[in-house]
Amino acid sequence: MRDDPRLPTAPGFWRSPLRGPWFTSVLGLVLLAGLTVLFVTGLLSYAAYNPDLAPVNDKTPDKGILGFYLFAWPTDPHWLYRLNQGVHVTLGVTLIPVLLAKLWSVVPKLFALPPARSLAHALERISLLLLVGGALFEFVTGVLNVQLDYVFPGSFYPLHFYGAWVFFAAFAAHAVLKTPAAVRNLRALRDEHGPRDEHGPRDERAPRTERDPGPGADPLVSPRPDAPTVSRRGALGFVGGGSLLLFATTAGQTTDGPLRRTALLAPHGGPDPGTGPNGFQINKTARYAGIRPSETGPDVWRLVVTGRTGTVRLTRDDLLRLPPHSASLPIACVEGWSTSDQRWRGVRLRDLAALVGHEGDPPDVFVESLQLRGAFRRAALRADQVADPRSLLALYVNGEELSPDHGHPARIIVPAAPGVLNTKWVARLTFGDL
Ligand SMILES: Nc1nc2c(c(=O)[nH]1)N[C@H]1C(S)=C(S)[C@@H](COP(=O)(O)O)O[C@H]1N2
Ligand SMILES: [Mo]
Repeated sequence: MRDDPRLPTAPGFWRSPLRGPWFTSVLGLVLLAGLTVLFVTGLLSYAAYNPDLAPVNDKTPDKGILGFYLFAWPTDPHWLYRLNQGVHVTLGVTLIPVLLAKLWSVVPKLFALPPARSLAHALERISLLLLVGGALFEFVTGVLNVQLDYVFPGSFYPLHFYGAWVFFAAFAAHAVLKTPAAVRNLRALRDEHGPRDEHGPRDERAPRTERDPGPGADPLVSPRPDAPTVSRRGALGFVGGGSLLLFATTAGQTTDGPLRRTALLAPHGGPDPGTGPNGFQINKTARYAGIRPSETGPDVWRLVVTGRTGTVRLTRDDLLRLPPHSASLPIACVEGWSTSDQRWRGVRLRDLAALVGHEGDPPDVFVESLQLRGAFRRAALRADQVADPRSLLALYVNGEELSPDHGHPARIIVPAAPGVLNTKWVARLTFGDL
């Protein structure tokens, strides 16, 4: 049965002449670099959420030692999260064709019999299942989070975070085992083409097309290949073209202005921000967040600030009497989209801390919005974020009052922080004692 070529368990079932160590190795080395960058930027993005600062920021309270690397996310350079998340999401989308091509190139191995020749072989196959399953899981959850209002069962953050660790453990083992062979495969190819250096023109008899060892020499090479319809290089070009197309229709989301309109694949729907000073990307609208105009008018809205010396309640006019400050900062969402720097004006967070007894050395702050439901209605900011002179409770943007959708009457804006920490429709600030 094993050798019945009608069954996928038989090597002869797989007939594409493209499969072989060369094709698999090229794709594997691209993924080795690309997935490593994805893993690192993903972990950094997680750290930027300040998950260890306060329970409200922590979507993965059971992370245990997986949080070993967490650190105080810096406020410089102010575009740090914008860059990190732009790379994470854009690269992730761009690598989709490479991942799919790589899985296609090794699919005969999935069916190979016997399931295990030895304990070591059994362990290798289990690690491959974790690798393939983990990679697909991470790409699917990531794309869903970017494209849709997340439809996956369970919260995105813990799934994507734990999935990343499962995947990366298998990926690291796989890379250690396979990279030497991949490099050897590519070297062998180069040598086969003959030297291209000062030893003169290369041997004209050397084959001009890439070649893999003959049938039987490698389990990926089909023992009875079909006639080729495309060269391996052509196939790689096709994969690369797909990646380029995805890149070109995604990368624009990290800009605003006309380039943003090239981002056909991202960001998801989103309300049209219109034009003018408030005309930049909106995540959740005031209506979606359930913010009623009756709560935000000058006669009703109060900012409640609590700290060492007690609580003060400030009207918008009170805030306008505090020293005004400006900062040019972007909004950068975990979903990968970001704006260019917007000119925010308002009151420094550290000045507000000083009002309630924290002069000079402000502590962490817990921020709550008027919004009653929703995961992002509150967030904690770290002391260094509060202390940064560019961290504002903003009342204006680009010379105009904040629009309802951008957080009127007041929102947080902090340099280098993920969008999720830039709470809109702020109602309460509690300094210290998180
Ligand atoms: N109250 C509240 N603030 C919030 C959110 C929210 O859902 N509720 N979303 C956050 C997220 S995830 C982002 S990316 C930014 C987006 O800000 P913008 O809509 O002004 O661009 O707002 C943040 N502030
Ligand atoms: Mo966001």
